[in-house]
Parts: sequence; C-alpha cells; structure tokens
Amino acid sequence: SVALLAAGVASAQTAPLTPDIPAKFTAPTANNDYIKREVMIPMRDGVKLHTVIIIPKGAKHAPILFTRTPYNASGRTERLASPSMLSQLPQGDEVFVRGGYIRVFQDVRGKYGSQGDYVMTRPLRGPLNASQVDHSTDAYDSIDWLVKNLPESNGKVGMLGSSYEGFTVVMALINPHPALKVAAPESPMVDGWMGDDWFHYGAYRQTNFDYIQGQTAQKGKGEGVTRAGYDDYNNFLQAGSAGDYARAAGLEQLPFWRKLEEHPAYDTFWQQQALDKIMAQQPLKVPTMWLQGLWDQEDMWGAIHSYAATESKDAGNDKNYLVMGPWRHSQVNYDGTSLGPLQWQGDTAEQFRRDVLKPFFDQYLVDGAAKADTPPVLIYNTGENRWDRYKSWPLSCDEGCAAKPKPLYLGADGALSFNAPAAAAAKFDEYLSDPAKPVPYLPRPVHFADHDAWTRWLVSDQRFVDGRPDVLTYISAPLTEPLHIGGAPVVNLYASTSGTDSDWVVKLIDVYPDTVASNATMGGYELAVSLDIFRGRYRTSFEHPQAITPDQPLLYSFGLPTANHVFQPGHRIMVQVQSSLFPLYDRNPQTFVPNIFNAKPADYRKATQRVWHTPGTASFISLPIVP
Ligand code: PG9
Repeated sequence: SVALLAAGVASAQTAPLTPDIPAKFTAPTANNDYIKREVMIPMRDGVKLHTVIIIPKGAKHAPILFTRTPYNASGRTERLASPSMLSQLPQGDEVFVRGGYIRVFQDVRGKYGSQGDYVMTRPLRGPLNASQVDHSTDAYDSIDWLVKNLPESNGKVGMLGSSYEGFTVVMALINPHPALKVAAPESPMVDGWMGDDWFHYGAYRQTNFDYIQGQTAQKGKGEGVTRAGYDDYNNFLQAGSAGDYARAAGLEQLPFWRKLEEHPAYDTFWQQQALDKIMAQQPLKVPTMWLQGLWDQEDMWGAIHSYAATESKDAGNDKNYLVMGPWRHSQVNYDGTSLGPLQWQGDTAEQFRRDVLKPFFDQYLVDGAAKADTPPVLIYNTGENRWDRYKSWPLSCDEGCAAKPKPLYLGADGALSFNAPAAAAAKFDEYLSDPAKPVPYLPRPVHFADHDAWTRWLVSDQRFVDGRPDVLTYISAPLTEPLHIGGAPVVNLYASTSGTDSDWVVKLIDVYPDTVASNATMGGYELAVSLDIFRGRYRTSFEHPQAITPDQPLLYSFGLPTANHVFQPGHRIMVQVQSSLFPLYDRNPQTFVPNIFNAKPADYRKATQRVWHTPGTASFISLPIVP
C-alpha cells in the first residue's frame, strides 16, 4: 500500500531528529600522499609528549626532520588541510618534503597536547633546574623513541626550527643523542637579557606582555592583552611603568612575568641560562648551521653570538656554520624577496633553503648523499644585493681578523667623519629627553598587533624622527667610493645626563641619495643598518646597576648588531642618538630607582642629555671596515 511504501522509505532514510553530530568522524585518507601518526612519546620522568609524525607514503630509509615547539604541533602540520604533504606542512619545509623526509613536530612539555608543566624556555638541568628533565633530555628521549619506532626511517635525525623552536634545537645540541646528525637553530632565543626577546642590554621590551599572556595564561592557544585604545603609544604612556601596565592587565598572576619583574638585571638567573655561554663550554659534536636575519626584530643576539662562542670549539673546522639573510625574524621560512621597501635579488629565503640548507642536511641525513658545498659563512650583502661566502666571520675586528675597525667620529655641527675631533670645536651637543614625550620606534599610531608593522620596523625610514629636538643627527659627506662593513659596529659614546639613569639609543644609518632614479620613493631614505638600545645603569656592570653621576661625560660602550653592508658612492652615513624607543622599550625614568619596573610617576623626569666630542671624550662608532 501507499502507507507501507511510505513507511519503508522512511525506515531507509535518516530520521529528521537524528543528532547531527556523530560520536566520531573520520575523513577518508586513502588519497593522501602521506601517513600521519599522532603519538604520545614517554620521557624519562614518565611525562608523555604529543608528537605528530608525517611520513611520505611508501617511505623507506627516510631521514627524520624534527622540530620541538610551544606553538601547537598539530597546527604546525596543517598549513592547508590537504591530501598533499607539501601543502600540509609549512612553506619552509617544502624542500624537505620534495626530498622524501619524514617530518616530526612535537609539543614541548606542558603546551598543547603534551603532558607535564610548562616552564618558559625551561633552563637546563643545573643551578636553575633541579629536576631530572630539560629540553636537552626531552630531545634526547624523543629522538631515541623516533629512531626505534619509525621503521620507515634510516635512523638519522636533523633538527631545525626558528626562535623558540630554535632554542629547543640548541638545547638538543647539549649532550646530543647520537642519532642527531645535523642541526639548524634559526634565530634561536639564546640570551633573553642581552638581546633576544625580553630585553636588549637591560631595556625591557613591552611587546612581550602579549606574548607572555598568549603563551602562559593557558595551556593551549591564548590571546594578547586587551587594549583600551588602538595606539599603543598612548596605552603604555598612560599606564605608567611596565610594572603598572602588568598589574593593570592582571599579569601578576603569571609566574613568568613575576620572574622577569624579579630579575631586571643580568643576575645569575640570566647568566646561567645564556645558551651561548653554555655552548662555549663544550665541544661542538653536531654539524650546526646558526642562522638569523640581519634585521631580526626578535632574536638578533642568539645565532651570531652562539656561532662566535662555538667557533673555537669546532676543532676540525667542519661543524660550525653561520648564515645571515636579509630577513626579518623567521623570514627564512617564508618568502625572502623583499623586506619593507627593500627588494632583493629574487627569493633569498628560497634560494637559501634550496641551495644551501637542504644540501647541508642531505649530506648528513640522506644515505649516500654527496658532500654539500657549504661555505663556513654565508651572509647577504645588503648594500650590493647579493650573497657573500666567507671562510670566517667577522671580516673586521680588533683581534684575529684580517682587517681592523676604524673609528667614525661624531663631531661638532652634526658632522660624522673619520677625523678625530679638534680641541677648538664645540664640546658637546645636547637635547632634552622628556619621559612624558618619548621618541616612538615607529610612526604613530603604534599598534603591537599590526604584524606587518612589527616585522619591518627595523628597516623603517628614520626620517620620521630625524629633526625631532630630542634626536641628535650626525651625517657624513656623500661617499666617493664604496665603504664595506663586515662585523658588529661598536658604539663608544661619551655621554652625560643631568639625571641619574638614562637609556642610549644609537642607530647607524645608510642615507640614500636624494634621487634614486630606479626607485623614486627611496630618494633620501634613511635605512638603519644596525641599531640598539643600552640601559645606562648597566654601564659598569650588567649584574649590579649603578646610578649615573649627573652631568659627567662617561663612556658607554656596546656592540650593535652585525652587518654586512656596502654604503654605495653618493650615499651618506648617518648616526642618530636618542634616549627612547617607545613603547617597544619601557621608559627609563631618568632617575635611578632600584627596579625600573616599579618606577613611580614622580621618578620620571626630564633630563638634559649631552653627546661629547672633545679630544678626551671623543664619541665614535668603531666601524668594522673591510678594505
Ligand atoms: N621570538 C619568539 C620567542 C622565543 C622565545 C621566547 C619568547 C619569544 C618566537 O618567535 O618564538
């Protein structure tokens, strides 16, 4: 009957009120060109770490590429939800996927899918870590498991990763597992006080508040601090000290912020976890390619200083390599065609990954692979727009280099030259530094969450502050021939302040000619080739800050970030000096207080700053000139 027919049809159909969310849904994987395994790998203390393993289908004797991350192993392996391994893994992995590598990402303990407690950049076992585990042992235990449990592999492991993921690579190099055959720490976080992430020479970086809340307010994905207004210049100025900002945002609940607040100086907390110092104490067992960007806005210190620290440990001169590209932080893993307005010769990041990194890893990981033609040092020449290959680095230094640096003097009337100041000239230049009107590090509005602005701030046109009454500018005559610097410029600033504490910001700038025919908007561009900030209270000791004697010219000496740059004929060299880079760096109150994080409103005072240029107090930048 019609009724029966209707009932029969109904029974074959899904009833309207069938719950639409099944207990389990599994997407078909038959067409994938890879197999994905998610495992919990046990560590020596019983804690299990969530590990995502992607194996090319049919792989045999494949090498393993391993990254340990606080940024979600599952997310790191899902660039696109795709049946293709190439699309699924990050852009930087493409060369390895094409080479048939097995790819492994692991959540570090306490983050995302891994068990255990999370400790920010957990220190190595020793004075700061009395437990039996650290990232060195976790890497060891994980590699041990991988080579025993992946029958598709050849038992050889390479590690790479940028920034925090680079820090975990460095940790794995300490007492490394014998199966770890090669490593590339990319912009590794190595010394959080000297110049990676948290501080630069003791000046605190307020962008970290968002990072700390995002990473430590919960185990999984988090958010940055909620802001009252769009312009972070205002938000931070109105908050008061960095400590006031943190308190208002509830960050006292987060132990890592409390650790920062309790350790503003370079005490044992920082010294004992500085990985370049730790690496310097042992032989380098694993071939290691230290790499970073020349305009790395987050981890400018780690790779270059670790390379320098381990160079003497590389007895056979065949394990320690340095690569510096014309990149922002982590740009090595993305497109490297340009940075802000600077255009390079093609995709420098891809060139590096394809022509240098992959052959280097293959040499140690792929059975029967050829020896790679890896230069000990590969650095992009940012003035001549090409890669330079060198035997060692730096090219110019006070001791042990073929060339010696030359002092470039800050002189009277804003002159900058290789001539030492004469006695008759004006003794100093001065400006008023007002903590109520700090110099911005980017044109306002400043919005930390604007990722693009953050990635290119180091190459922004410094004309936006040139001419401010609280910024001193020194400029050379137009160059008549190319001037090559290869190494770290060293600041030797004789400066005085009417206050009892002060920050000093020094920028070494390439000033383009007024007219650039090939690229009109670059006419007159002021490109900072190297810049940094120094917190004056640490002038004589990073560990024990001291009040500055007011109005006395005192020497502030500190290294700027490494550069491999040719100033072209027609260009001019400029040096700018100022006392703040706000709100990236917290304000120095300019009155000595025990802990700047807790400076009170009345501590913030205007100060008269002087940069001296007499024969006895000649301020200069020691330029690592290459003849
Ligand atoms: N620069 C980031 C970071 C590393 C280590 C600690 C804190 C922050 C990063 O990109 O991972």
